[in-house]
Amino acid sequence: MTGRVFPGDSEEAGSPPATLVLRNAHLATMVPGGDAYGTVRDGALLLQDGRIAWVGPERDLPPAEPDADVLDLHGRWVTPGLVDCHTHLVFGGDRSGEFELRLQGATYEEIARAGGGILSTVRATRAAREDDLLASGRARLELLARRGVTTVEIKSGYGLDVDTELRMLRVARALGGQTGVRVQTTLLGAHALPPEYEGDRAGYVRLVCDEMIPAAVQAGLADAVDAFCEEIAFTPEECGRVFDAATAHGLPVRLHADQRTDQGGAALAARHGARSADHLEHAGEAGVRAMAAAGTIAVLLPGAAHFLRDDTVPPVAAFRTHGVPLAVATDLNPGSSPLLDPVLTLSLACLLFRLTPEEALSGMTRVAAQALGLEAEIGTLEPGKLADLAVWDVDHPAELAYWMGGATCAAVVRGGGVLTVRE
Ligand code: DI6
Ligand code: FE
Repeated sequence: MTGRVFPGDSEEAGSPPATLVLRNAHLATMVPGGDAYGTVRDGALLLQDGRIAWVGPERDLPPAEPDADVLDLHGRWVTPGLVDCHTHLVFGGDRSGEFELRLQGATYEEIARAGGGILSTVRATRAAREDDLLASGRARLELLARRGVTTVEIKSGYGLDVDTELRMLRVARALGGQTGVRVQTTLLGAHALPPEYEGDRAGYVRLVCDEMIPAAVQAGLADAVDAFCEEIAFTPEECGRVFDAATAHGLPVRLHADQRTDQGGAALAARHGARSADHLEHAGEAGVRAMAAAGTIAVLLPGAAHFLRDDTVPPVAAFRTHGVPLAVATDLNPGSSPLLDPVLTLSLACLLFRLTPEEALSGMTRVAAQALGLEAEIGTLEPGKLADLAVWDVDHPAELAYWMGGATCAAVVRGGGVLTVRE
């Protein structure tokens, strides 16, 4: 690459230039209405003060100020920065031992019922120092960032007491400051029943509603609230109570819905006006219709289906028929989706769930931004949006999903600053 380049890949590497021109590029703007990718061939972008000021064919590029930085992308493709809208990337320990047990035939549910599963990560997370959670979370987030992710959602849910849940959310927020990746936090207190509440489910749900949610709101640590609606987790009725408390505090809600069994989770999420219902392998037609009517987005998580060796496919055709927008995310977590590669995730979304490469990419850009309520700021290459973008060494954007985790990210731009560039 030629032109001025900002060395290194940390936030300290250089403050973003006031004006940056990216030229000699093809753009997958992901703006709907044009062709599948919102393509602009032989395009250019003008970035000003951290936002996109102009996008279009290079021949129409308005003259920039003489001191503007210019980056020649040599015909590479530019997409919006990837948005990983569903992760659990802050946690202690790992679950490789359970992976081995499952390969010998134990099921995810058997391990959970025997006190392993989520609860084993809860023990490791409660025992971890805040600094250690920060260091391990940072290592994982940097892997995502190098692969084009500029915004990530991070859930709590491995603390299951007020202090540890808040610690997880604090770590998630701090990771944003340390890495420069935009972080949205989600309180997932209703992830599993902690051992100290065994036999008192109602008591734990009260703790989530009456103490955890208010404490997270008070500390400004939660952007949304999530719950796990499943036989091995919480009933629709219990999740409904958590949602009512979240809504009363003005927080948007999302749901882990119908992942392993049909619990009516999709319809429950829709009834509560959830931003998204996530997983949905076992969702039925009625749930899909309810989501369409409520404007609830479907977040598909092929890494979890793959890692749990579940070949049940979410009702993708019905989502398309009823116009439910499809987002795609890693679900990065230690138990069901230790998936550290957003680009491989695009591939899995196509191969396992039969999305088109364009649906997979819009699912990790435009639609993912919608699932986070950030569609006015990120998710497409349009004037006015934040200058978050990724530059790829490919000849066509379908290659992002085609190479199984192999498409190379040549540069990431966040808020107008170029963070990683290869020559
Ligand atoms: N569904 C998932 O796939 C993750 N959480 C959830 O509710 C798994 C969490 C884990 O197994 O640690
Ligand atoms: Fe999840």
